[in-house]
Amino acid sequence: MARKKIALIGGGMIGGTLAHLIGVKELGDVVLFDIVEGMPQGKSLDIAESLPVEGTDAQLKGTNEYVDIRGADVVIVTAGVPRKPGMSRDDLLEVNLKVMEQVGAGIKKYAPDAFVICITNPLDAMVWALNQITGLPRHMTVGMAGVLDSARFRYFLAEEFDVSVEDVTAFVLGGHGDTMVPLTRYTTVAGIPLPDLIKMHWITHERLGEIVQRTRDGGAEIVGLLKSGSAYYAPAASAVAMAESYLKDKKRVLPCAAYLNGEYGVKGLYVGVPVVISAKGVERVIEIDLTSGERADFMRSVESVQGLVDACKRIAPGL
Ligand code: TXD
Repeated sequence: MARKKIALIGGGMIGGTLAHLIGVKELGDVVLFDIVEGMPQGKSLDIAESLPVEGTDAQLKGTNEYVDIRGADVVIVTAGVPRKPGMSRDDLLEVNLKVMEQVGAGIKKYAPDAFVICITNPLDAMVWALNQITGLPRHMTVGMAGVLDSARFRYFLAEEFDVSVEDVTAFVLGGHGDTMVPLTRYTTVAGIPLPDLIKMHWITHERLGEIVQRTRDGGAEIVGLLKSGSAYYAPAASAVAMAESYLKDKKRVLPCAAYLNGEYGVKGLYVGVPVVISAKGVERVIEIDLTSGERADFMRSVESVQGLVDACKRIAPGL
């Protein structure tokens, strides 16, 4: 069986990290696309030269031509501009929407059968716009945000409890970042839900609230530290987990920005919900019962996504 082909649209900080992770994990051959001449070619060659040391086999090709993504099994989109300190993700909407129009045309023409993972911010709007532009099946386009937000939440909790990150599971819903809705009752240490851990005096409500807020602000915290650019190692690792579940038909249950067609009372938007990712793409959306408070938080998140999508429609009426 031929090796899988993974096209990375955007060869910047996340794109380059994606290419490296895919090569080291031997997930498939990589085509790294960017509009900057030479940069994707240089990064691809450098990573290829690292693989004899790693002992893994993957072909890597850097390119500035969309034709080279032809027939890709997976396309991961990071093309666009990242935040600078003081900017919100929403400030990127207009400039990155124009980028999605170009990227979507390239995917539609050369990789219409691919599983498309969008990373570009503001994520919940860009994944919607990208799917509108490509016209690909909605279950074959998904946004990466929840895996990153839950990884941040899991890391902070593992540090707090001094336990392995392996045994902390987190459950997050809703939009990326500020409007993220963490479900603490489904967040556990080895299956022990957080409410029980509070009763066991592992953590107080107040401290948990601080950790939830730090998770919501996770992106801004790193932007503030880096001064130029935003997080890229954890976002890349998160997208690779989603791609791997598709490529290996792992049926992982992951929080992703998925198209809702009535689930959770939402229709026509991409929102962060738990889904099963298999070789069929988003095989199914998992719909849980929400408490009234959780539903209120979730609907606030949906409203902010709707606002971003409305802004996209005002900028590009054809969407
Ligand atoms: O969880 C999440 N979804 C977020 C997403 C986590 C972190 C970062 N998030 C967003 O990903 C971030 O706000 C940006 O919108 C994207 C990419 O972040 P990255 O840090 O990789 O940005 P870079 O290093 O600037 O890389 C972007 C590349 C850069 O090399 C540009 O030359 C290229 O995109 N670019 C384009 N490629 C193709 N086509 C066009 N038009 C284009 N414009 C820029």
